[in-house]
Amino acid sequence: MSDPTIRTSRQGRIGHILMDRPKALNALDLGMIRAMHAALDAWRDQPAVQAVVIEGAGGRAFCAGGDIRAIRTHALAGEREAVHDFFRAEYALNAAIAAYPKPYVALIDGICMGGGIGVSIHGDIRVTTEAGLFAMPETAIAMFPDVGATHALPRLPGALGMYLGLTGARMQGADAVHAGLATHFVPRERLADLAAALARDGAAVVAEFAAPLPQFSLAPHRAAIDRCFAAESVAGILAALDAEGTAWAGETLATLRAMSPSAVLWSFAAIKRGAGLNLDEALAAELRLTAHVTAHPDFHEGVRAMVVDKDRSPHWSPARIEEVDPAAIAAMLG
Ligand code: QUE
Repeated sequence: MSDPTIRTSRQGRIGHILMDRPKALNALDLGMIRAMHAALDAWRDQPAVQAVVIEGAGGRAFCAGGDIRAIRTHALAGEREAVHDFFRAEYALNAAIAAYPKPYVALIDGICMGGGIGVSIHGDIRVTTEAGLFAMPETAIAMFPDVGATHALPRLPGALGMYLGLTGARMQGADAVHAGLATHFVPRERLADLAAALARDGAAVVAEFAAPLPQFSLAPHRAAIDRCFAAESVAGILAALDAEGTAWAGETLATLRAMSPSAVLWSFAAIKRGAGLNLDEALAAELRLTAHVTAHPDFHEGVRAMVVDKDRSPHWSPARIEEVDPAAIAAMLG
């Protein structure tokens, strides 16, 4: 394929996609998204391609997200169509992965966040190594957990999805399997052998490479996560965390308080709504929400602070959750 940041190849029984933009931690730009979708379309009707395998280049990341810097530039320039085109293409790819008629295997060895979750979670087989690092960190940039996460998060065990989606908590590989983001735990040292075996034998070999799963490091907090993050409102979550009185609850409260207050509220509402939608409906609702969110000052400020200037000191407006107008959030969700 022509786009140099996506390398597609046929390897034995599989079609192989390599996200190859390592300096940007393989964050997805529009060209990569279109090239990946075109490869899936081409392989769908080729009987010799029995499965698709996707990996990230460079050894540090599977995929760190989307090209949020370009989206901010378009939004600031008033180029609403360009913003819409990006998210429409990304979510169409997410939907195509979910509907793909052949096994789709993600090999995750490093950072898998935001858009990286979107090109893995909708596939049948999500292999992670101990170096896998998973998160939906969008409330930190005043976005919301998108790429179908409003569908996937409410389907994780208990209130884990709301916890992950609002706090942006990071999980290592084994924890991601416990949480349901990944399906198989394979030691990093065996990943190259697995890739070769997939090309030779097809997707069924994955089970032979799975290693025993270490304990869930969140186990000590699972009950508290469910007690607090199953609340029926953000105010209820904050009150429940306050009532816990533990160090973990205090840290979690501080984390939530550092995120865009508006984004915590619209992310809560979007995840709640996603519980009752199928994936295509959830992606359509997410696409509508992106138009509102990318026009909000907090989005520009969040991407500036976390991605562009990297000072990690965003100034949110309004600055506190209690100051956000609930009617404004409800209007955005439409
Ligand atoms: C929160 C986020 C994102 C982020 C940082 C956050 C995000 C995202 C990126 C990102 C990563 C690498 C890149 C790039 C953007 O960073 O969604 O252009 O090269 O895509 O704190 O949600």
